[in-house]
Amino acid sequence: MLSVHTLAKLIDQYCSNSDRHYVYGTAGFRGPAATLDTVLFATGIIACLRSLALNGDVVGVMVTASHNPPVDNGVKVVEPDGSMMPELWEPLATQLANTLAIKGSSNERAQATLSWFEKELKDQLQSANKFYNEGVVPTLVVARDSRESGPKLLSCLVAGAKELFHAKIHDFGLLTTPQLHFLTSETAKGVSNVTELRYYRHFLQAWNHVAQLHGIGDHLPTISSLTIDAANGIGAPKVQELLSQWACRGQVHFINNKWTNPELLNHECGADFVKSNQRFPLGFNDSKGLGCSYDGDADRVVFYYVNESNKFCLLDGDRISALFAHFFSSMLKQAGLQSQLSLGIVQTAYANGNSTEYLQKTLQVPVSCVKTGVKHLHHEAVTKYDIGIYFEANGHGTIIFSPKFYKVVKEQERSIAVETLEAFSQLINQTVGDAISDMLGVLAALSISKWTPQHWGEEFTDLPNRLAKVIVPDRSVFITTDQERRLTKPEGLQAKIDETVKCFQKGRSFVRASGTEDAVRVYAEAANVEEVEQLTKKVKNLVMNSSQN
Ligand code: 16G
Ligand code: ZN
Repeated sequence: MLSVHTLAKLIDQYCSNSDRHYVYGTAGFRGPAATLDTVLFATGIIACLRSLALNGDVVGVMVTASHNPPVDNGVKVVEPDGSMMPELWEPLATQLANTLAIKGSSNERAQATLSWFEKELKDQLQSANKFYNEGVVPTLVVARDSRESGPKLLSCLVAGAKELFHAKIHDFGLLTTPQLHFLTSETAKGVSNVTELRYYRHFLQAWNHVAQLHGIGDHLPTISSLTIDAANGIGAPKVQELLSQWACRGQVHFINNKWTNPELLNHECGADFVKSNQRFPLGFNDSKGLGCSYDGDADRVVFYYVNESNKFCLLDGDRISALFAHFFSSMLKQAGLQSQLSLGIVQTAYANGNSTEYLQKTLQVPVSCVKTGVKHLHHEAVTKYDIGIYFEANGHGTIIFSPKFYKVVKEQERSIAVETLEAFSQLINQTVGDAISDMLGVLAALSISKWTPQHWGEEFTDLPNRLAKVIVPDRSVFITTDQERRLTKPEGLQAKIDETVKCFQKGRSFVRASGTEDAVRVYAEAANVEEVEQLTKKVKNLVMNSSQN
């Protein structure tokens, strides 16, 4: 299938980065853009093999580094249904990138790559060969965010996919990550000539349906204005495009929408900045309305407002879950479907303890806890509930509706509640968390529930919490269990953390190795700010000491 000569020629041309180590992690490959051309070339091959293994079905590729600084970039692969590439394929992507990147001449690198193919990729290769012989070629849809390095990196990916596999490639140009997920799944459903317009039409139609059911005209009833901070990223032109047709556009104000200045991307703005620093993004000055911040590729969103004491109040992923949980329990009750359709929330260990208590005790909704990373939350929501609401505290999340949900709802007599459930399942981008669609979902739920931002923020009070980072010589020695809530290694460390936590009122703390940075994360919460500071400090010290032993 592949000749050493052709591969060596392509390596010469497109794989200048070698002698490095790459890992396809929770969010794909990510790193300084200048080190990624080999990785992009490798990802093109993996995406083609994945497509061939799926009988030539369409596979998506998104070039983005989300909330990372402008000098970084990254890439991830998306399944035909819009979900993430299966975990089983991640080590293959890692191995291929590292094999292409060995130190040596392009000929040696090509030889090593072909030997690796023979050894590791027998099954995939067989399917590739079979399909080759039957004339089936891979199909890819690709897009990138607004980073300067995007076009060059994408060209490395496209070159490999075209020259080695004759892949059919639809390049959507600039998109948000969730747009790419959505359009991949639409293409895979067999819709012909999928364009970006399909995305806007779909979500506007869904909004219009909800709005008509509840008499929401050109003014959102419970908020005076909405400020959207798009992190100076690709979400800016996309949300502007969508909202240009939106009835309530008169209430919207955009900040940090200079996406054509790539050096401003995520700079003192965006969801990650707001959540990590617990403060407003640059340029926010709406003390009466609701603010919302996307991240650089618009797959994450958090909200905030200023309370009566002039204080910044964050409405993060936990709050979004709480709002949707409240909204859907109420709709299911109104529709008389609460015993037929299961509703559940999926969180990670980072969810604030009081949010979990609110969901379980006040709303009486079941809560699952899973490992960090969208794919884990997504999987739990898909497999466990008919309406599975999942959000990480950092604002990544969506709602998944099961096939049973659609069947049951369809069989019901028409009522406002039944139709609202149906319309909401269209308003939410179920392929992946989507800042734009989640935002519309939140605005609809607030409007229908008649909740102001204050009301939303006062449903429960967060326990004071801290997220800290410890740099250790080797983070791989930190092994967790129980959905990352407890350590099994280093030996003895968890017992010490337990002892420490006991001394603090409402104390909770856990330690896990980051999947995206060379560091260990320490999370702590406790009844008050002083205690949380002390607890964090103590656990950080325990982690540092364990690394010195
Ligand atoms: C990635 C994950 C995000 C998670 C974060 C944790 C996806 C698309 N993104 O950005 O969900 O919260 O990693 O980072 O899965 P950490 O492992 O460094 O704490
Ligand atoms: Zn993102």
